[in-house]
Amino acid sequence: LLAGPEGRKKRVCYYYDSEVGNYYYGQGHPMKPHRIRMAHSLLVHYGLHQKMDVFAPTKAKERDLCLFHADDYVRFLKTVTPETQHEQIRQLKRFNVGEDCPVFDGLFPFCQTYAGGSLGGAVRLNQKMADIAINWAGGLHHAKKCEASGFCYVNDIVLAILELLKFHEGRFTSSAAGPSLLKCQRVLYIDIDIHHGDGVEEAFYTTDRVMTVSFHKFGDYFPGTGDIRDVGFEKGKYYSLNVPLNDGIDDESYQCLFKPIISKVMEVFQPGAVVLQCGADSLSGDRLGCFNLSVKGHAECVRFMRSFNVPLLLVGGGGYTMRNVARCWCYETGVAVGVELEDKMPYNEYYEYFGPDYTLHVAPSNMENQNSLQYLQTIRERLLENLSRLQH
Ligand code: TV1
Ligand code: CA
Ligand code: ZN
Repeated sequence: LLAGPEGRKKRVCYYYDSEVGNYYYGQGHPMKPHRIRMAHSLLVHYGLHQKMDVFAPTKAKERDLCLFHADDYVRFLKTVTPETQHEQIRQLKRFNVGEDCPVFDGLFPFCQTYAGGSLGGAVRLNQKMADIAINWAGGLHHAKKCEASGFCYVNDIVLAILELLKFHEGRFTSSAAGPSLLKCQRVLYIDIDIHHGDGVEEAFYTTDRVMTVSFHKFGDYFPGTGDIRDVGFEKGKYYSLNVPLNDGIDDESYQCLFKPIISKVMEVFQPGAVVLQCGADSLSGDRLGCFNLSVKGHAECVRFMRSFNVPLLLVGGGGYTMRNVARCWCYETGVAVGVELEDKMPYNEYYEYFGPDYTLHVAPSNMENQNSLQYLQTIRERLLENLSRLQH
């Protein structure tokens, strides 16, 4: 089979737990695991499950979670309940569990499930049993070693990257002694959620084995980190990249940063695997977001990463207008398996959510793009300059 611009056919594995949609953060909370079930239903009705290996994730064990998180924090997540939390006010404060990250029924199995999906995907990529692994329930990028943050309790991305680093082999090179396997063991992390990927950046801020790149709204916006001047520290200097953006960014402006920056990253860093966090709160019309991306514009990042033919882990993340999250992750699953889905939606369990148009795609809005051409050019040059310091 000839590889076209879309690359070769890919073996895709997909992790979905039929219970995940039942977890509930509480009344009024914008994070709704139900959107994962909506995305799943939609992609099944498009027939995409027949083009992938579908797995129910194995729940991550307490000791798996402790490969990144502190033992006492994991123990707390495991034991706290909505009924008993009032007896542990000090612990709640200490671990930042409360309003953004409430205690809810099934909190620990929820964490085990979403972390289990990302870990399972990483293992499968390591085993060379898949080219692309998908876990839409994962991508909870704010969780820290000892605390919850921004709707995230355990950091499935950090855990998956640690798993990829355990085995991942880099490129083959030839030497005078003949071909030899160089263990480069580098993982690239890219984050297109509208929020800064602070938990993942922090975990790998001082290493040159993981490069993190986050595109995010910056300026009076959660979590407040992700300044363009934050580039990593010590051995990790220039291995963190931050792309601060303003309201209203559209597909064209986004891609005129994403493509040149990521092309350069791929060239100089040459990762053995890529993890792409596909937070859908960067879509137009998101309840918490303020960008103006279409589903196609968002998915262009997936299409582009797929074209490098490097093992790829796709995870979810934010996304607070449920119907658009389901549209986006369904369409991106189609991109992963290499089929273009028709715009007219098939009937599905959640059909009424997608009215009145019942289409996969939604038009971006007419909001103002507050990222001027001058601004985009300036940050692109600064970021490419930082990357040129990596070349030896
Ligand atoms: C309960 C009920 C919690 C209603 C939280 C929006 C709510 C928010 C709620 C909310 C909300 C945030 C902050 C302020 C920190 C706080 C999954 C002291 C209508 C990856 C996380 C955003 C984004 C956290 C997560 C943010 C992700 N925004 N209603 N909370 N401070 N928290 O600003 O990156 O998408 O909003
Ligand atoms: Ca981001
Ligand atoms: Zn977000």
